[in-house]
Amino acid sequence: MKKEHAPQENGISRAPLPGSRKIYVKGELHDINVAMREIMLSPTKLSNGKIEENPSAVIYDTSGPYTDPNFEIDLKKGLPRIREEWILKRGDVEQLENFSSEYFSERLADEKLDHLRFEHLKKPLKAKKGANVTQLHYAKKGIITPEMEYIAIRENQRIDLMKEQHAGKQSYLTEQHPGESFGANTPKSFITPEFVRDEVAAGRAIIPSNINHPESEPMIIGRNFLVKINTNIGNSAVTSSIEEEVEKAVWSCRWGGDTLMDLSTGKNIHETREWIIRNCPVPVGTVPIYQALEKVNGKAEDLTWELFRDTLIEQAEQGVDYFTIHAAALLRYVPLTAKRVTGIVSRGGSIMAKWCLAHHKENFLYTHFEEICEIMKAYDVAFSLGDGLRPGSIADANDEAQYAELKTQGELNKIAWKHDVQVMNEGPGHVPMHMIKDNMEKQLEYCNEAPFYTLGPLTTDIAPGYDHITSAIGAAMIGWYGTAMLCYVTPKEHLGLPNKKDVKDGVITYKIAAHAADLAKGHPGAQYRDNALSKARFEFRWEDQFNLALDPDTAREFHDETLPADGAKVAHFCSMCGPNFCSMKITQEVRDFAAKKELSEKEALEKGMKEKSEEFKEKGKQLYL
Ligand code: IRN
Ligand code: FE2
Repeated sequence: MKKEHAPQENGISRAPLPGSRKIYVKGELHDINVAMREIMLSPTKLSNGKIEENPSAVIYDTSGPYTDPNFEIDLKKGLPRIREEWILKRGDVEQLENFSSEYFSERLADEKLDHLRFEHLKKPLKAKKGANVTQLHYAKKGIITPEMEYIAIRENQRIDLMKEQHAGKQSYLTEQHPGESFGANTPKSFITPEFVRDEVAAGRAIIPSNINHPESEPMIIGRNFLVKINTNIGNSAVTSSIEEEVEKAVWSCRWGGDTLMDLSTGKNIHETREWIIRNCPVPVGTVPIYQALEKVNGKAEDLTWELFRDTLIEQAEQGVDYFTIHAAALLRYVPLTAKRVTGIVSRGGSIMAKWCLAHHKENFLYTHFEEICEIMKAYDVAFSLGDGLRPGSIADANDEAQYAELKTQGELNKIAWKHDVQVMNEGPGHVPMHMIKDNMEKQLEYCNEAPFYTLGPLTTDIAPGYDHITSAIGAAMIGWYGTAMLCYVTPKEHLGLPNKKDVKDGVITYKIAAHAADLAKGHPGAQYRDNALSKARFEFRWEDQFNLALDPDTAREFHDETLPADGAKVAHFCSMCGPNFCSMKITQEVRDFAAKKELSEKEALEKGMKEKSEEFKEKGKQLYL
């Protein structure tokens, strides 16, 4: 009786998630349609025989048009360009005659690559001379962009609307725990477009939104918003087809990936990225130094600023929304890693360290930082300042090299802000629990509250094969303390390339960490999904419980393993305690008993439990005979 999960079309996972449908919420300031997911719930049957409706849950949805059956997919056409009109309307961009990169022009002329060519290649947009097209620039000028309103609606998960509709009714939309955020001012009520603008203007949040990636649905990274997760994909060999690459992206968005980094290396890096960007509904990030290294056949010492600059422009014209740039890994910090157990574990960090040592010169990403800013602001590419010297083992956590680099990141933030370029900071790595808080505190101090984006951190080194878990522990903690985005880690970390199952396991694990942090911080839209699921669980609405889950398919599958019959989906017990030992069933009976006998619940509990205990003793005797 296994159900087919995530049906595919042309190799791409589609179909709505179980029990869900795509809805589009209209904006008030702008003509926008904000994609959200509505989970329909069944009614509650009260003990007096009456039926009580349960409002459907409207939740944040990263899956893009793929879960909308009304939308036809055509990978060669790409997704609808929802932001194109907003961008053009601002009147500050122009369409280029051609792509700037010589490298790309050469590839365009290469007939052998024809089968990889994207059909609807559009000429890139660029800011008009002297114009700055970043969301930070608009925010500072007091402009609320459609992107900002989109984000405000999305972040609230429409709890504002639902509360209005269900005012006065007992439902799961009851108040939530206040939460405790560290050094942040998580709004206690709804998120407004003005609040979004203000946070971006202050540099506390970024909206990665390259003008050449209009397919992307606007999202925000900042500690006063929902904690986000990033997923990494990338082919190191050229074994996979383009469909396979796109499917990886679609798959990670389906389960909740908020941004996606394409860390591909190898031959057809440009073409693969084109396909991913055109078909990706979330912001795409890259580490441009990886492609630059390919262009010099893997010889770090042959890298030059000019070659790197051209790679940046090539990727900016394609639509990459944020760049990891290891500009803070300075020459003088490299010796600080000499005595480490695991040295330099960052790929980008080690490439730059090698270049610095080979030439005995300062990191060219640092010395050319202002020029990089000029490029970034012409397309609104955001910085993700790399942590090239992050600790790669528990022994190396919070050492001098790591914090020296973090301080330099803080310096560079200020330069980026001077240019109105959006910036966030990358963080560790491997850090034991008691040393995690210090990372967040130092980042806030050194980096002037720019969003923090960390890789875990892994809280122990002894569990290869389970590093999604060792790192989710650290991620939940640092998310609670104020980290805005968590870079996922899959079970294959340190061991191999993740397959589809690993990607899903990584995403779900990180959704747990991010949501646990949202609850602790008291994000106004966080707790009601927990309340809805708990109510469904308590009322034995099994289907609702599955559908509200982060991973409905696995929840259903586990339940089916022991109770596959359809009848079990309405049964008032599960196989964990069996029909007679279910605490929730007993509590309900106690409530009914109280209602009948007009006793208070507390008295009933005592009385009912006594009766039940006698009953159980009897049953228990039979069981263990
Ligand atoms: C996130 C925080 N610190 C590092 N990351 C991610 O790690 C980064 O965004 C990129 O996706 C990945 C690899 O980076 P390195 O190894 O080149 O630094
Ligand atoms: Fe590691």
